Amino acid sequence: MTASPWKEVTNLKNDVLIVIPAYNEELTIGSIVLLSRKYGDVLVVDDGSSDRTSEIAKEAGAIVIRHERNMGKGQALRTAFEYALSRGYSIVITIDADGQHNPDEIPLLVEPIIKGEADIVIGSRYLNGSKKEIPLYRRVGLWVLNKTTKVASSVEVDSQSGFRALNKSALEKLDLRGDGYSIETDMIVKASDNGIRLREVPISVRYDVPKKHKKNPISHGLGVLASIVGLIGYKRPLLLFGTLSIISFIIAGILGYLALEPYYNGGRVYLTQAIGAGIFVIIGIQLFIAGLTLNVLAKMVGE
Ligand SMILES: Nc1nc2c(ncn2[C@@H]2O[C@H](COP(=O)(O)OP(=O)(O)O)[C@@H](O)[C@H]2O)c(=O)[nH]1
Ligand SMILES: [Mg+2]
Repeated sequence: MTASPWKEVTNLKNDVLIVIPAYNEELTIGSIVLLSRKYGDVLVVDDGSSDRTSEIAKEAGAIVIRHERNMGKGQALRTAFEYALSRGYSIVITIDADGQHNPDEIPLLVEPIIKGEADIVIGSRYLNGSKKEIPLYRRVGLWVLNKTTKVASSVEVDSQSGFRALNKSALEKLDLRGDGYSIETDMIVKASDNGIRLREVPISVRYDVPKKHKKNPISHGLGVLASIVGLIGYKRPLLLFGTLSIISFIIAGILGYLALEPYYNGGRVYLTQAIGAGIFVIIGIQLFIAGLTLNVLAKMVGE
């Protein structure tokens, strides 16, 4: 087992709820529940699985809440957080059901909360070199998501990690209702908006598990990216629209060059390219104005 302060805090065991969102995880859910029970009560939110996830989780000693149909990981965690608040738990852990995370690292996540140093602790794959285990194409995608999350929240963390610990005050302050595509990112952005203290600790991640990813990486990654860009548009409109506007002007410049270059070489102006350049100039101006306007609105809303 990893070095941990668990001995000092085992009296806290009744106060800790370990939440496992699960969708068709019958191969691994049993062992994750069993290993997690050492550290607190275990709640599995079975999200309309068609396999024996619920049955095995119950046999292994978990509390099981089942959604009759699949509602997504975000909704599953919201259900779990409501449960935790209604039962008065003071610490909630979220951990994946597929075996990629090691429940014996739960104490590492709890430690900064117990010490009063953080309200949310994120298990990071980047702090101890376990990122080398991440396949290259995923690393690229994660890099983009981490950087865009940073623009939206001003904090740079392992933004898509599902292994986290939250204290009661974070649960109460986070308003995750009706939120978008990635609960992982939403949590970070909301935390930075609400003065919730974030901290990262290194964790290990396994890639030799039977079903490590349920979602298509490209469509899921793009979905998360779109929702982060939406957040940036809302929170930092001038940045988003300004960037898009600059891109439009660059395209206009290139088209303008293509239109005029033949003319300077003794030929005629290429009309199609010239019209294209004009259109992109107009788009660029519109985007810039939109950015300025939304920026003022965002400031007014923020005040
Ligand atoms: N409740 C619920 N859990 C889900 C859903 N999709 C994935 N999960 C769980 O969320 C965790 C992470 O999902 P996974 O596909 O492994 O994500 P990845 O490892 O980040 O690619 C696992 O425990 C899954 O069982 C869903 O639609 N509903
Ligand atoms: Mg996984």
